[in-house]
Amino acid sequence: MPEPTIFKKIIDGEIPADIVYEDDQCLAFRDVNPQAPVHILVIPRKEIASLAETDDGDQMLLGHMMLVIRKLAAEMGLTNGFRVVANTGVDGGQTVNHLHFHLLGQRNLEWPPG
Ligand code: IU
Repeated sequence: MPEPTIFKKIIDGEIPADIVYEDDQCLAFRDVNPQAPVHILVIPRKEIASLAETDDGDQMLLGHMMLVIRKLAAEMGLTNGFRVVANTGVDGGQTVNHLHFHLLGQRNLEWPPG
């Protein structure tokens, strides 16, 4: 069995996280190394390594997570805009191999990213 990712340990309650939302499909918690005043990670409870590892059966889950992100952005007062990022694979800069969406906001984010 591969070593569980840090996010799996958060899902299982084995390590603490600053959880801001959870339901039967996903949870959201504050990033420990925030890159913006609001920096939240939204992750599925289902173990999926990355966006590249999703399949057509994950359509409802992915849509659900996008709607959770929209609600969190509203709750966090990100009325001026926000960014959603899914770093994927080596070239995408992914460091934790459990699918996650970054929700970033409350500052003017530049483009392109590094
Ligand atoms: P990435 O897209 O895989 O690079 O993002 C992983 C994120 O997980 C990154 O922003 C880390 O700061 C964050 N993180 C965390 O919030 N808590 C942890 O225990 C670990 C990483 I390890």
